[in-house]
Amino acid sequence: MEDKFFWGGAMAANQVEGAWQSDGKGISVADVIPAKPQLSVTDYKGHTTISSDTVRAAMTDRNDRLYPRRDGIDHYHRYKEDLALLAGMGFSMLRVSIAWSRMFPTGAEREPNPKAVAHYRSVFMEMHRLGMEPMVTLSHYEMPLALALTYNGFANRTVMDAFVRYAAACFSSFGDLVRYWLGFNEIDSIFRHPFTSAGILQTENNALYAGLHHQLTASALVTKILHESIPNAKMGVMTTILPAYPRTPDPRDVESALVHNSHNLLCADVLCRGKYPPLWREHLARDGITLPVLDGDEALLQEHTADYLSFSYYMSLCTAAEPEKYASTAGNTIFGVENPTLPKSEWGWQIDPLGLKLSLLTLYERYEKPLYIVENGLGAHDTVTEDGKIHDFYRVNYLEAHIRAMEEAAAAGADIRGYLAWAPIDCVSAGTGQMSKRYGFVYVDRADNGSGSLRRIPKDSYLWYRDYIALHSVPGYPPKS
Ligand code: BGP
Repeated sequence: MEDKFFWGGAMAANQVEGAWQSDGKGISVADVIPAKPQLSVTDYKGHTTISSDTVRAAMTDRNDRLYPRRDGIDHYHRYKEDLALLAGMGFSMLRVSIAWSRMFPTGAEREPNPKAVAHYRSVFMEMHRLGMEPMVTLSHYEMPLALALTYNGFANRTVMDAFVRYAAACFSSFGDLVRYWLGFNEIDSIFRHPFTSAGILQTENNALYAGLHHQLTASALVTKILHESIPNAKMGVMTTILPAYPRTPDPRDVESALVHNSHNLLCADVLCRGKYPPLWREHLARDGITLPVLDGDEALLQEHTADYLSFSYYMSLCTAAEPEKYASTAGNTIFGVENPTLPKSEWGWQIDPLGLKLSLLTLYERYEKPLYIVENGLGAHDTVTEDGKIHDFYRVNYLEAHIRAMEEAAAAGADIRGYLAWAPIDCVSAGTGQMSKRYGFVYVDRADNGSGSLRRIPKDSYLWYRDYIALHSVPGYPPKS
């Protein structure tokens, strides 16, 4: 793997493409998630579960404005304009996802949809033409709905087989254009939002544990297939880094943070070290949970670990033995005890650049694998001024502080290979379905109610990031101590 540092951004098909039923695409789990703009930022309980009734009602509901991912920002049709805008900042890498239900509308097909193959080949060729290396996520919360409804998603090993068939089709269709691959976006998120993450609606009978085992095993299997089919291609793991600090020095609070952080790194442990960690096996045994491990699964995990570790980082939180004693705050599809020493975003996410440095050092020390930050950004309300400007200095401040933290971690010895901001262009929020929770360097004229021209407007942060990349795309960046 080259030691070049990549600058760029990250986005996901289900949050930008729209065209939810175009060119043979099947309905995905993302297409039936209603927007939740009324969601309280301090309580995500109502956020991460969805009932079968809600899903079935959505399947026949033609009020597409309730389901903002169906139209997204129409990137499916406007991708050439959007890619040119992103390349205008000097991106050397762009992380995108392939919509699984475009390639395999129900997940059961034996061959991919040729229109989907043609579309994504065109996208990846355009990225190369513009000097951007693709990093491709195979599953970013957009699996075919039919697999969820028929099998309860990854709880059933049949869906693991369908995923492996889909991944192999992607490698053969795009292997000449894509070298950097990721299996599952935030593979740990099955415990936070099982339906979007793994297509699981019925969570009884340890379905989440079975689903995770199938996703982890599938990750190792597609790593094996990738290495056998595309020389020098790389498969990374992508996990959510959600670090917790103890709310007080009370050893019981310290223990709660240790348990949280150990759980947060479970998937990285399995896919970077090749086996379930001992504390997790103890937890399963104590709770009488038996994983559906088949002969060969553990050998797959052991022999086909990830080539690199990538992760999303937005915020940190606190934990306590008695959380009810303290104010709670929101986070990325999680809520925790508020940290009184840190500021918050408008959505309650606690802003902690030093937490990113600490996480990078922890991850490098633990795994000694190349690290990529593949999501970091600030969701905020943006205002377009009379003269059509967006003065998002608050976003520049957030990003600059986190890039500085990354540079400090690199100077301390962490092997960091890329920084991809989420999201380079405004898109539909994964957690709430809002357009008003904006992350982009490029503003998109679309409101939460679906109104707007879809016009793209570079923000002040576009110019800042373009200049920062130009100044820091030099050999030897980021500097070691
Ligand atoms: C991560 C997802 C991204 C993105 C990000 C921001 O968990 O991987 O898809 O959505 O969260 O979250 P939100 O869009 O809810 O602000």
